[in-house]
This record gives sequence, structure tokens and C-alpha cells, in this order.
Amino acid sequence: MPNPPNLPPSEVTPEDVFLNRRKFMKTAIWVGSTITTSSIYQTLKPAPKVENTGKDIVVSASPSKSIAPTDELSRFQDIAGYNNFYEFSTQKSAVAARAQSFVTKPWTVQVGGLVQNPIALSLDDIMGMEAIERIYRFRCVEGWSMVIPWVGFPLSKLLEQVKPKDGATHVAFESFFDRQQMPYALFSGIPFPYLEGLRLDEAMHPLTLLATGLYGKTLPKQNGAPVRLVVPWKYGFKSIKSIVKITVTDHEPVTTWNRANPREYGFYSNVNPTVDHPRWSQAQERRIGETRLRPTLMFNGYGEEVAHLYDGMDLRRYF
Ligand SMILES: Nc1nc2c(c(=O)[nH]1)N[C@H]1C(S)=C(S)[C@@H](COP(=O)(O)O)O[C@H]1N2
Ligand SMILES: [Mo]
Repeated sequence: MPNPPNLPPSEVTPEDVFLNRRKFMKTAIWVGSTITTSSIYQTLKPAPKVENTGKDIVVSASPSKSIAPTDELSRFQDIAGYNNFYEFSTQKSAVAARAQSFVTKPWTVQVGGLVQNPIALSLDDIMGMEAIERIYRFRCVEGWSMVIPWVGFPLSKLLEQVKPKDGATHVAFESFFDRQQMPYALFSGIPFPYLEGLRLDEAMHPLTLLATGLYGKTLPKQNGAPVRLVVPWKYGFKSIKSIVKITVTDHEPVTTWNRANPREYGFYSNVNPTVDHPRWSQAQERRIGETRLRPTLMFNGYGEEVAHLYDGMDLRRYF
């Protein structure tokens, strides 16, 4: 059976099974498979109406406009209404409503580990960083994509402040997690807090952003307020949301999806149309809002900027 392009990373949606048994059973009988349930559910249920209620962010002139894709921007509706944020739901159209009561103020990001100057950033510190706008393609491992006008600052600016020590090789990231605020996390099938990581040179790359907003305003909660990572040449799950901890290390950090299923989700997870996911092809993608499939670009179209990071590496082995 061919895999629909918008399969979630997990094979099943336990929350569907648990909370929505009747609908689940009807659909399951209809298609005869639990694996296609969530994609069919999503087709039937369009993204909810969402409004851009964030506060304006002042953006300084950005020299990076030249790397913006010429493709049309995705609609705010889609960016903020079709989300993966498993702490709240495994159903993309359910995340926005569930995230509305998520408390993102006050907020602290601990930045430490193998650094000379560990710091605790307040929300004001984060929002006080000089902001730039960056329009990036965003490619989820499930086979869909968007074009998103992020606002934020290069992660390198923060790492330069804390000064990684000699021997530092990687950076680990941790999302906020609170069972009380995220009771449905239990049904997602993955462990929390959500963890991610990058090699230090990837983290220092000028394309790697800490995003504090999109479409000129502070981030919607469902997109990972108040601050999330954006690594445009990697599959979307590397772009960890609602970060509370950034730790410089001397080893490859444990990451959530790699720990959950190492055969399917590698540490690197660079967008690569020539290395298929074990359960579906990565050669093409569906841009949200379009019906046709587009070819997926090597490194999501950022090869000129990032390919050198992987010189001499076998990208099938380090997938
Ligand atoms: N904490 C956390 N971060 C996360 C996720 C998540 O479930 N929890 N999902 C990831 C996945 S699979 C994707 S595709 C993107 C989705 O980001 P978006 O909803 O802003 O498009 O967030 C990533 N970051
Ligand atoms: Mo994803």
C-alpha cells in the first residue's frame, strides 16, 4: 500500500484510539488500516481558523533576503493551523486550540554546559536580541512543506555570547514540558520533554535560527512560542519548539525521534530526496495549499550554503 505523504512520524495515533474510538473505528473499517487513519482524518477536517494575534516585532534590514525562495509564502492560516506539536495533540488541526492556554510568560532559557559564560535568558532578553526576517522552506519528514517568513536571530549570536569551551562538539536542546498544561502528551507515543540536537558547526551556521516570530509578529503558541529552533535544511522535527534549555556538550546528544525509532529518524535528518524513509519516498513533497507534488530539493534547496558541512560523510549512513 502506498504511503500518503502526510503520515505522522508515529505509526498510530493512540489519542484517536482512546478519545475518539467511534470515529476511529468507522474510519478504520472504511480504509481497513490504522496507519492511514490520521491522514484521512486530516483530509476531512480542514485547518481551524486562526488569527495572527502576536505583538509586532521590529525587524532590522536583513541582508539574507537573497536566499529567500521565489515560491509563494504559505498562508498564516496554514502555518498556524496545521501543526506538529505532540505535547498538545498528534492531530495537526487540533494543536492550535489546545495550545491557547499554554503559559509562555514568564519564560527562561538556560544556556550552559561546556561554555565559559552560562546565562539564563528572560523573555525580555530573548525579545531584545536584534531580530531579522528570514523566509525559509520548511520540509516535514512526513512529506509536506511550507514557505514561512520567520522572525528571529541566528543561534550563533547566542553561542558567541556564552562562548563554547575547547572540546565542545554539539548542542542539545530541550522543550518545555508540564503534564498539567499538556495532559494529552500522554497519548502521543513519544517521551517528553522533547529533545533535539545539532553538531556545533551546524548550530553555528548562519542559516540556523532561533525564531521568536512569524509574519512579523511574535510566535503563535502552536508554533513553539516564545522561542523555537529553525534549521531549514533539515526535516521539521529537528526544529524543536518552546525551548527552555540549550546545552553545549562534547558528545552527540540524545534526540526524541532518534530514540523513539532510530531506524526511521537519524540524528542528522538532512532533507535528502535520494534517501527514502523506510515507509515512504522522500523524492517529492506536497506544499500545503497545493495538490500537485513538487520535487524535494537536496538539503531542502540550501546545498550551496550547507553541503560543505557534510564533506566526506556517507549521507546514507548518517541520515
Ligand atoms: N517540542 C516539540 N517540538 C517540535 C515538535 C513537537 O512535537 N514538539 N514537532 C516537530 C515537527 S515533526 C515539525 S514538522 C515541526 C512543526 O512546526 P510547525 O507546527 O511550526 O509547522 O515542529 C517540530 N518541533
Ligand atoms: Mo515533522
